[in-house]
Amino acid sequence: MKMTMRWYGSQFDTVTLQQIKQIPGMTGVITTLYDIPAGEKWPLDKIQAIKAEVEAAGLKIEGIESVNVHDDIKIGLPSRDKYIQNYIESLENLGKCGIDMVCYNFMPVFDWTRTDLAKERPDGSTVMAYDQAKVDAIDPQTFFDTTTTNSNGFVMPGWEPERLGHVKELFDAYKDVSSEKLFDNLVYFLKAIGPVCEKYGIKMAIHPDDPSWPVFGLPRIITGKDALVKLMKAVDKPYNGVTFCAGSLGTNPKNDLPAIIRALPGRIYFAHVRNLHHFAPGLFEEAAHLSSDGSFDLYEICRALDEIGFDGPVRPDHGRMIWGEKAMPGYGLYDRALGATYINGLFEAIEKSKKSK
Ligand code: DNO
Repeated sequence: MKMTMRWYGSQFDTVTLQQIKQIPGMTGVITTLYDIPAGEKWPLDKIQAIKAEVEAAGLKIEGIESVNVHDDIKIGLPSRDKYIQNYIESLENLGKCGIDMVCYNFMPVFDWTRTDLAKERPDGSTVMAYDQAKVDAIDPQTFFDTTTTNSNGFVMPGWEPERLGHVKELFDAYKDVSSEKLFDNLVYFLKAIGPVCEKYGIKMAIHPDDPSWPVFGLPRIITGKDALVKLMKAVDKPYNGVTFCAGSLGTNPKNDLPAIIRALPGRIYFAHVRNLHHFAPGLFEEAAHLSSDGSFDLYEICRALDEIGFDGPVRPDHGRMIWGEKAMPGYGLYDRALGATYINGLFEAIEKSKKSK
């Protein structure tokens, strides 16, 4: 595995490449062109510029998170072909720069969803949290407005004001999109981008839905083992793969995380390794990475990744806000750096215990 950090680019991130480089074991970043709206082409010169910047800092771009998919593709509107063509050209430009892993999601309207962006824990740290009862009591527009107001002045990934300024219109556009239709639209998209992925050896890694159930009545289809296996079979090509995200799949306590990993040998191209603490179904908060701080066994997750021969990028995920840091919720430096160090330790122990057997 390769240890990486998500980095939004020097214009948008509070964390610098130098700080990332100083974290032990860190070899790369997962980045994006954060200011390019979903559906628009990624210009070659911008990709080349960010690549040069990352490499000058002694790091490598191990992948993109995300090249976002335009809603018209998810809805299946006639205009989707134009946006798919743009997507293909973006992949072409990434391929020309030797970037070969792209994380994306297929969640309607909202990306990941949390009801609290800074819930205080007894030790004074803050974490993001989710309470289904709060979602049930609020309308999508108010939800978007509160999320935006509470995000410390940052635009969170998947929460772009230009797009979500039209929440009502977006919801209307999705009104006839059932889970089946959404799945078919995903397959249509994947088949259309197949040739460019194959030409450049690009691995598409779908990010699971977070949380892993319908939110505000919108369908969510990438929710667990069966859904992921079904998608791998629907487009049974190496370019069609998965981002294993412990925190997203783990929102459903019934999802057995190591079993999901073992069901996808050879198809996991990227891993988000983190922890959550469950209080009750639909009620959880994000925890520190350490197994004992949350509900998941991070050792077993890393062991399953090792067992299937996973050799792609791993990144620590949403960190707590600690030591007075002010950053985009989930994406500060300190707790993610602690997470990376801990995950490195787990992998070292797994490696060595295999050798000693
Ligand atoms: C949240 C992230 C997601 C993820 C997208 C992938 O912190 O894990 O926003 O990047 O769903 O497209």
